[in-house]
Amino acid sequence: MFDKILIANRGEIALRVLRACKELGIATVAVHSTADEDAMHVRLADESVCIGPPAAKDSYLNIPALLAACEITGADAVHPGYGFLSENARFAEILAEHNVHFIGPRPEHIRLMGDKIAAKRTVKELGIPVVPGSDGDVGTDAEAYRLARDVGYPLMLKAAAGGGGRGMRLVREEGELAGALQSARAEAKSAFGDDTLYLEKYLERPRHIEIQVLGDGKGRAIHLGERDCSLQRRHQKVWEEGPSPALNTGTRDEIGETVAKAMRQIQYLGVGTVEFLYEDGKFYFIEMNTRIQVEHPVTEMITDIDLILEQIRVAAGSDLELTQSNVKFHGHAIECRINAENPVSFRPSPGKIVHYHPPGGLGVRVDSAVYHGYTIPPYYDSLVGKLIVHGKTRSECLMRLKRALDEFVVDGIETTLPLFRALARDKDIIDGDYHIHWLEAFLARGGVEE
Ligand code: MV4
Repeated sequence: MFDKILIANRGEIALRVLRACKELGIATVAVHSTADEDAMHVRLADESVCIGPPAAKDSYLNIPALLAACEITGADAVHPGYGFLSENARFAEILAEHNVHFIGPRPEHIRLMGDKIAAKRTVKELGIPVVPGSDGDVGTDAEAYRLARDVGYPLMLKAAAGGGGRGMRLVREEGELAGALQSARAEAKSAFGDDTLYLEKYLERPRHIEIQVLGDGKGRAIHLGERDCSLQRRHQKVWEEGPSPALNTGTRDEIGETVAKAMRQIQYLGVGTVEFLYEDGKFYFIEMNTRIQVEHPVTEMITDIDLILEQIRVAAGSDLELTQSNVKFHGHAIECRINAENPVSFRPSPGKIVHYHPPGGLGVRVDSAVYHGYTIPPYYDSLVGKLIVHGKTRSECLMRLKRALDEFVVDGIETTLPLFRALARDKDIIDGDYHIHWLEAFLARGGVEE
């Protein structure tokens, strides 16, 4: 096992990793920018190192500064959290070159899944259902036209180096293709330095369902069920829950086993998320994330498995001791991302929290790094914290969620709490009847009052 872990992140995830380290008896090193001197992860870590000025590119993304912090403190492993360097294959390689363990997948798997065309080809060969499409780059405009006719309209153009919605174009009919190719290529080139595109049949009203996986890099791998992340705005997830209201046990076991088998075959190491669109009872792979995700607590609450602890154990070379038949699903969990934003316009609202009272009680978990009197800096994402509620059934979970939301006090800044209070009382949400475009329609019809 590792002796000392450097946590290359900030906010609630830095605290989450720190807690797992404490339970494992592993010493912790926090790193922070000059804007985060008063952050909770810095206070709670055994040691801390300032790695640069506020801008992430000069601090949390500054590889030489992170290497120096490892060297100074003698950390033998780095946990990257999510975002920042968590899916940077080169960072994982550089750490290895300096005899520091990266707590995450092997660099080749990070790189493979970062190339969306290669990822799709690989998982398809492994028996995972994918969205019908070009099976490779679209090539020249003439080749793209031929592929588009074969696939059929409407279709979606996507950047091979993209993900998370960037460099994507919906093309409803052939007349729109030339312009879409040009603008998608330009956007991909400037955002990722790579203008390779692929195309897919467009799914009109799917749900976004993702499967959590865990592997030990030696051929043992399991799935930990799914999370339904359909409630999002501009590709920012807002509410995540598990199990998905759209699935039954049979469907879950089948897609879960297909995914777990694929992970065994590639000897996947660490935690990962295999993302699908789900429409008319069918799954379509879109991407795989090779990191721990913001919404991982949903899975922790329904499986009673500490994902960060498992992630650290397998990164240290331990065999996966969990087996698929040991994984039992209990009840229902919902996570709300409480952001420092106006709940209607979503304009960021950093500043000082003058009153903070998180909810508690049975089935209520708050993962947050803020505290009474803390000032949220303007330089990073606007996550104040995550409220995760568990219940034996979805209706018990919703009941507790409403209660917890009413208890939650965050004064001095605007937050998205009013949005969640409205969602928890909406009929479609109560019925579990929603899809990836539902939230934007709800907001457009004035579903939330400030
Ligand atoms: C799609 C799609 C419909 N059809 N692909 C957006 C983010 C990226 N990860 C994939 N995305 C989509 N891909 C096909 N073939 C619709 C979306 C999409 C979406 C997906 C998941 C969650 C929210 C979304 C919001 C808009 C569009």
